[in-house]
Amino acid sequence: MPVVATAGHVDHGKSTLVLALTGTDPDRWAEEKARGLTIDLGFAATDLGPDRLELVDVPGHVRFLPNMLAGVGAVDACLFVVAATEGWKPQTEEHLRILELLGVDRGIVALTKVGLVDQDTQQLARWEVEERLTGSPLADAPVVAVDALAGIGLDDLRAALAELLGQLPPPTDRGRARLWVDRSFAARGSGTVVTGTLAGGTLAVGDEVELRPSGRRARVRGLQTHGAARDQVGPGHRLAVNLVGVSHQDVRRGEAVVQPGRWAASSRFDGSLGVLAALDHDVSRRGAHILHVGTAAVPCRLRVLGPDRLAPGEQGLVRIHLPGPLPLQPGDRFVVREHGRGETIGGGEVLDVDPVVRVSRAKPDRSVARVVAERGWVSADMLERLTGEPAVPTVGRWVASPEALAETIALVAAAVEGAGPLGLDAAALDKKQRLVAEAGLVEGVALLDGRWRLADAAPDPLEGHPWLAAVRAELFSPPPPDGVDRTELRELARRGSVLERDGTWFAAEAVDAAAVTAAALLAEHPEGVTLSQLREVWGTTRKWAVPLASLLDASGATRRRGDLRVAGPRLPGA
Ligand SMILES: Nc1nc2c(ncn2[C@@H]2O[C@H](COP(=O)(O)OP(=O)(O)OP(=O)(O)O)[C@@H](O)[C@H]2O)c(=O)[nH]1
Ligand SMILES: [Mg+2]
Repeated sequence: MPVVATAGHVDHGKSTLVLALTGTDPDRWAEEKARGLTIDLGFAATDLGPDRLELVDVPGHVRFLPNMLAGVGAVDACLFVVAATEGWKPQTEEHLRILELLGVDRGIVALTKVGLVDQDTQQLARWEVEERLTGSPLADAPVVAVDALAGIGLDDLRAALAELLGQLPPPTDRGRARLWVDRSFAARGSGTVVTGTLAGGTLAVGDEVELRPSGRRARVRGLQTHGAARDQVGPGHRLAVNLVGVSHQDVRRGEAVVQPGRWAASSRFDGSLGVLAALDHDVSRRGAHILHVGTAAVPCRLRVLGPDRLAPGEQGLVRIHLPGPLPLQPGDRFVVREHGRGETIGGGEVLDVDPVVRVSRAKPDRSVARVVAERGWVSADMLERLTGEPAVPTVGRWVASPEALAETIALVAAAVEGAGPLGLDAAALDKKQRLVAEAGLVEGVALLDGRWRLADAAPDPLEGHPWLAAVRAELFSPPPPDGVDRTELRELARRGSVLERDGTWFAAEAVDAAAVTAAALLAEHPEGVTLSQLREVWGTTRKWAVPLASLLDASGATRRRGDLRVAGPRLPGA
């Protein structure tokens, strides 16, 4: 259901044409009717052949240009109106430039009020319009002569509009809904209702939604298109959304309804900026700039990237700082106006919704690879929020640039190689290093007993370590680890192969065996045994018996009671 906005100078007959086409007077307000002037946006719809045409009627008066901008921020095409009585006027020009900046490049031109002029005047007006449109996106748009009051040309206009609708591409569905609010009001009995054009995804009754930039949450209680209730609505429709959880005063025009967690929450973006050729000054950071995007109009700070200013007619890159996070995506079109002078400066396309590179080095474009390269590593979810495109993770849930991935792989390979024959404790790797290692991306390394080792290294050098063999051979009078490599010793202890007490090292088997003999002795002397009794059954000297008994206490096999040792909770067979 394509949405078409009117455009054109004040009083040129836009609203009258909308009424003639749809039967609905888009001027809703008493003040508008009294002054014969459109102030705010008006909405109307009609069936045209197989399609339904949604019209947004905008004001032509320069004072209400912000409303006009909100009206054309999310439309597929325009109905561009020029009165044959007056011809090309300032807002005819400005509206054309705005449509061009916003990428609205399809439309129909209506030459209105032709009933009020003679044939020659009408022909002159047509020539003027055609000349002015030359080189603009509407250069090839059909020009239809109409008079809404005299009923001239309306069928031709309908036919031209029907053809236009048939040519429009279907709306894109990115699985990520966004609706820029153009109206918000309290409907009797159902609370807050907002209207707007849904783009990029589907909204369904019951959905949790987020409002941007306020961050408020709400739930969709009802959806309506053309006054009919719907359970869910896909992209490309104008709709009314009944929200619970927010007051209508909290949801102004310019707020967007989006799916929570799916949009970047940055308050600055990089974009292209084309400066209007007709501007009589350069564009720099100076000036009170207003950004118009979607239905939003927000004060912004602007920095030109590269040079510090752009001349009229020039195309450049800018970084724009916003007062709050708007849900933007690359490809969104925007217009910049200067508040003080009340003039349109130019506009462009959003290129990077969350720039991370310094102003002096930023080179924004729409490439996803650039977004990844500037970050090195980015989660697939985040990348989707940044680009609006589905992202395929490289490792785990991450997307890595080829450079960042290669660097991480090289770091892991070097660390494992440098770790020596014992390998590298897996816990020494950081999260990303662990991910690439575990994903098998580091060639030639293997995980063994919690350590990364070169896969083609000799078998574990600690198996069959001579000192280990020696302490196992002399369980109760083991030799000290003289000359044993400190790293090897630490690793043997970490694995639990050996235990140390007061500087004396034992094989793990020694403590087990000592506990078994202690258990047998305690079965005969349940009242407790002395250290010398233990020393005797172990067949060793005090030098080893003291630390060994202490290890038994620590293990819970025995417990000290004065000079005696009694059964502990972990005594074998107890
Ligand atoms: N004779 C004749 N009068 C027209 C025609 N279209 C509009 N008018 C008159 O022109 C005046 C302005 O028309 P509107 O439709 O309000 O103009 P507009 O473009 O909507 O004006 P704004 O919304 O304020 O920019 C009204 O008095 C209309 O009756 C037409 O085709 N023929
Ligand atoms: Mg009007």
